[in-house]
Amino acid sequence: LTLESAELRLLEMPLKFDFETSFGVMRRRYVPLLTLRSGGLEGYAEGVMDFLPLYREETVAGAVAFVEGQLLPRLLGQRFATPEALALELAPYRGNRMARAMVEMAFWDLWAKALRLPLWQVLGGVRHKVPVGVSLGIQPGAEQTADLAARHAAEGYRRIKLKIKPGWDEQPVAAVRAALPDTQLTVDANSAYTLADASALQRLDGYGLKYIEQPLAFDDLLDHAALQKNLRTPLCLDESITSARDTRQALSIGAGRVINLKVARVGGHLEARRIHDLTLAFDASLWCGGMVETGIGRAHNIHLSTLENFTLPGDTSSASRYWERDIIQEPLEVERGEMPVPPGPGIGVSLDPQALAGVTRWTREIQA
Ligand code: OSB
Ligand code: MG
Repeated sequence: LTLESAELRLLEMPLKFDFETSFGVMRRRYVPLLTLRSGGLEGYAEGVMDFLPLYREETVAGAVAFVEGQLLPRLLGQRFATPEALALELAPYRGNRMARAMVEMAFWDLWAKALRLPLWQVLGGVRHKVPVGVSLGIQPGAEQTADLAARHAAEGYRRIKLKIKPGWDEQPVAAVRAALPDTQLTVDANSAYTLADASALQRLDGYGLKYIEQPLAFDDLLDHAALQKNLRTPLCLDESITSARDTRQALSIGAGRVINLKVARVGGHLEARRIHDLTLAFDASLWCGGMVETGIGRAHNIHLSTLENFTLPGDTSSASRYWERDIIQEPLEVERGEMPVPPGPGIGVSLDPQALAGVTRWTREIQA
């Protein structure tokens, strides 16, 4: 199909509650939303980079400049038969995977719609519901954490993940474990620890955690491998995984035994599928992460989660958790701990023009 035109919007989406992690407090998301058009069809994807480079290096400003100033002018007017053909055009650029993923993922949506197939079938998925867990931000106290965890477990979430940081780790874990002895429980440090803090992480070994997510630096594999040797609990890598090569090297050296795969962090669905296949080859566990996406990004994540090895619950919690009003028309709500995959062609969700109007800061049309 020929890429005819594009629309780039910047959304400002206020969260229903402050979401605190080891790297800061999120109160709103600034979301670059891309529409690609071809033959009367539209494909959608969003950028998951933060406004500031606090999670990884990419920023909203950098992504908008790169996508609007370079990628779209170069790609519009060209004909691409497959996502692989488009990927060749994106391959020369270094890094900037979240920005590249915007274009790649919007193309997959468009392509699946042109094939009149749901994205999950085009990707090769094997289920039409995916298991879901929930990520809970840092709370003011251990008791609040345990209450919040218990409420979400009662809603059906199949795994509770607690954000932790140095000085706030064993306390919330102990409180939640006491309240929920049998629930699948994990923690996510978002790179806040160093090897010098190994003893604090070793203290978590007694709580039956399914894994400890990204304790060490965002760009590190070697220290994670050293830490894993001294921990019983499996390590899970999030920030450190940007490509299939990272994944191969991480699993080869034992930097972790679990992968949190975020399709938009690794450059799109093609690279995500390669990573999925590597986890099968290495017999590693896999789950689908989240970046507090709108329904557009969430729908992409849900379709990807239908691939065979996504057996652990993912961070694809209900849209109504974060948003008073999402920007899509279809509900994305968890039922008994599972998210139904939106049926219909492509990602299976459509924009709600009224909701969109309320959160759009600017809109730019880009022509071939
Ligand atoms: O580390 O997994 C993370 C949200 C924003 C940035 C980083 C992370 C998160 C989450 C996922 O924990 C939350 C979600 O999308 O529901
Ligand atoms: Mg994480």
